[in-house]
Amino acid sequence: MQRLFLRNEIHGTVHLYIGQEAVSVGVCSALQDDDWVAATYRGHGAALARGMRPEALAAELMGRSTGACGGRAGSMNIVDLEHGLIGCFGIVGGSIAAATGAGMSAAREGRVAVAFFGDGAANQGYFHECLNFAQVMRLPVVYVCENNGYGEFTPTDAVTAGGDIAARAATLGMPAQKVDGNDLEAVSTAARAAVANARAASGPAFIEAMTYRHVGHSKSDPGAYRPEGELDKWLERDPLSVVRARLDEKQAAEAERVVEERIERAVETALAAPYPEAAMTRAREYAP
Ligand SMILES: Cc1ncc(C[n+]2csc(CCOP(=O)(O)OP(=O)(O)O)c2C)c(N)n1
Ligand SMILES: [Mg+2]
Repeated sequence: MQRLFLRNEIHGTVHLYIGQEAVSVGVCSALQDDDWVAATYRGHGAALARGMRPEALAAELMGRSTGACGGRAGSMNIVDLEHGLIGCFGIVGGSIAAATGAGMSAAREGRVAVAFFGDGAANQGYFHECLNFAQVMRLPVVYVCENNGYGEFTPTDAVTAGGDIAARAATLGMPAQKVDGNDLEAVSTAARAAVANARAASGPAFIEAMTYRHVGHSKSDPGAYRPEGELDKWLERDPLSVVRARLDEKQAAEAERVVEERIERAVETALAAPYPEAAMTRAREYAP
């Protein structure tokens, strides 16, 4: 997607998820098909982890009519109800509010709602209001903070009083775990416990996954504000390498081959798909 963006195939902007993959995959592995998920503008990982076809995701990012939302949502606002993705949100903290609302119906239906959001969102009003409400109402919501160390170009520590986001949730009385977000197994173990807690109707749970985005915030941000050596340190703990090291070589090579082919095919199909009918044509149809 980064290469396609640089080739001008993705219009507007794109916020890459490279480096954070283990968080959404680990959490979604603990969910059932009918659970709800709300994610951020960096929600491509969550979409795939929920089971969206790579073709539908690639086409949506490129604004093509075969995309998950007919090419009209683009990368920041993807919705896929068939896979329980109630939305990706461009508003920081929006996913927290949406998942909390979904939690109100989920409670009656035996479902669980999950909110993915960043460390920056933990300083939004939504965060405090929704977590308090969910705990008081005992809603089955799992809050997953993807702490990647930065909100845009600002280090999390510089803007986060107390410095410990999971501790904020613990203060409200919900189970809160801080996990290695680059370790798929650690995330999925934490997620299973959190989801089980929520599904048993005993209320919300919180996970703070410590991770890192390998590239800049969005578009062409080269991440020049990061201290020297920081990226290298995190690259050594790339979530894909951590998983790969636990597989045997044959298994790993086969998995890589399958994934690469699948992505290649998805991109080719998306590039061949038409753009949606122009918005203006549509507007004229409805004009009196
Ligand atoms: C309510 C709101 N305020 C500000 C912005 C501008 N903005 C977009 S992304 C971002 C940083 C959010 O950082 P974080 O929550 O840590 O998520 P990350 O991008 O690191 O995944 C900001 C401030 C916005 N989109 N919405
Ligand atoms: Mg962040």
